[in-house]
Amino acid sequence: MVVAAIGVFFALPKAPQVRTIELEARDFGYNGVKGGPAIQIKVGETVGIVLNNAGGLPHEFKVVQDVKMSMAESMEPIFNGAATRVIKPGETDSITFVPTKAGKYFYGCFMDEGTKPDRHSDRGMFAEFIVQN
Ligand SMILES: [Cu+2]
Repeated sequence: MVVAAIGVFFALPKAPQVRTIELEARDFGYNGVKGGPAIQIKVGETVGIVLNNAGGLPHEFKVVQDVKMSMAESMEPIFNGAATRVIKPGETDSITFVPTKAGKYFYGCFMDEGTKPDRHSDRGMFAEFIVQN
């Protein structure tokens, strides 16, 4: 009985590892790179995003299928939970999500505050988000 219990204990799966990526948003990009650094992730990997807004306008992080999507189409992220709140300058928000399908996607900021009718993505605030099998 004791042996069986020990066997179960060691068979427990490890807590999923979170791949944390820190991003600093500015007007109009992430981490001082034009648009932002490309992010590469594996399907099923838990991604943690810590977004800090170091810019002068509200910003967000959201993963979408295509940066050319309309405002309405880009309201929902392509993966469940793959969007931060829209945060004000000086604020931080953290999220975790799991990309469930391989492909080439984009992350970016699709707000238009301060840039109407352009969105921040129209000003170059996006980068590739690659999900590999
Ligand atoms: Cu923005």
